[in-house]
Amino acid sequence: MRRAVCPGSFDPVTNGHVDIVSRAAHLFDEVIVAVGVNKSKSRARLFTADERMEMLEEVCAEFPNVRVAGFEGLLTTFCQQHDVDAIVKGLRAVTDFDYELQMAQMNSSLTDVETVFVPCSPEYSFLASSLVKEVATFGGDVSGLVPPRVLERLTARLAERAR
Ligand code: COD
Repeated sequence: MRRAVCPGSFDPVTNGHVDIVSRAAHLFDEVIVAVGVNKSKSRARLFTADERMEMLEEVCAEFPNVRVAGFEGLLTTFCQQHDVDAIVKGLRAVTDFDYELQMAQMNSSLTDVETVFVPCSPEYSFLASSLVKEVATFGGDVSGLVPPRVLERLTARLAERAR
């Protein structure tokens, strides 16, 4: 059984994330989507950890070998605790590569977990949760960038915040 983890903040999950998770699900027997629950960053988030996990559970329900979990602290500790063989990361551009390579090398120096880089699909190469939030905040159309249920929750949360 080969088990992979797709880690991230997922604030909120985008179609780019879903693309990487679905491709990891084809490559590995089991995939854990691991949501970083870093308390020092929680005030900067639009969605709570529970909300981010709920949205991922809804979105990932179509993949039978994918489950969602939260993690706090080091990703490598989570990998050891869950017997993970590989960390799967999507790469959008060379700017991602610089940062992701550094994290992959640090993670492999901490444990023997491998990082597998999956090139992002061209239609999602500009997509990031932070940009989705910014565009939606100013009334831009992000309906093609996030799953429909995430769009509903995003619209509702931004309306609450604007009140
Ligand atoms: N297309 C393809 N892949 C994408 C796209 C896209 N459009 N957008 C994002 N991704 C992929 C990337 O692989 C990215 O790494 C991942 O999805 C998650 O993206 P985000 O933005 O939701 O999450 P990040 O980058 O903020 O998550 C960072 C982690 C939580 C993974 C990282 O900070 C971490 O591992 N933290 C735990 C603490 C730790 O172990 N620190 C030491 C690290 S060496």
